[in-house]
Amino acid sequence: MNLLLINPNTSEVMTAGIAAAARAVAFPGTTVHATQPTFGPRSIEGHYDEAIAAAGVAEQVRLHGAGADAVVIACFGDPGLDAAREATSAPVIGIAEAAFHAASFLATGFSVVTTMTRTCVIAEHLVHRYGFERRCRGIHGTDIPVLALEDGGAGCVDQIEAAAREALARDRSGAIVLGCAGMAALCATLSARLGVPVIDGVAAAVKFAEGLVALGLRTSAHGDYARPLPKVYDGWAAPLGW
Ligand code: 2AL
Repeated sequence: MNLLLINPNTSEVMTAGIAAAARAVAFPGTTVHATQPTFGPRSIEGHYDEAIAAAGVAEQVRLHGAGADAVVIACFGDPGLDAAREATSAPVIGIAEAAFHAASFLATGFSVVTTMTRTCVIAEHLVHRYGFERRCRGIHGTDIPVLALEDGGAGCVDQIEAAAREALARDRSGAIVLGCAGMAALCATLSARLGVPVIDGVAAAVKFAEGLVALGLRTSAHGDYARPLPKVYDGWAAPLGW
């Protein structure tokens, strides 16, 4: 199957890291096409970044979605997720959404350890939107900038481990969700150090995508995920109109 893996920020270095994490867990028959928007923020660390990045995700789905059997949106805010589901009938999975589901299979409660504290509210909104209020026991910022994880984040692993240990104790959680796609390469190390399930949303999303494709399931076009209505888009967004 062809998997379109969209890094919603414009860091090509981070796209390569995310692609490596995806390929490490993908079945041999899965081809991962990793991409990032042609415009937008280099890292996504707030609402404004996310608004622009969502348009970038829409751009990439318009450009590359046709040949994809599934799409993964690899930023923990899941920017543009609903828009992407309108734009293609292939299953589209956000990494936050995938990680919350995976964690809930493994523990009664989980904690999220993320990057900048200001992004915690974005994760909190997603917890509510996806209905995981009864499973997510805490969301913890480390104030690690996303681009400090661009190279895989080995220099940040101790700080993330410390935050995760505190979260497990304070929240009475059984699992840790990594709150940034840039943390993917640290997942195995953190799992070994912490001794609890540590979920990287990139890997979880790839496996859920493969599962849905194997089941022959596609996004519903009935109701609000129907194709966008045809209309003129003005200005720089003109090519994105339906
Ligand atoms: C992210 C992420 O996964 N990629 C990015 O640029 N920002 N989210 C986050 N909470 O740091």
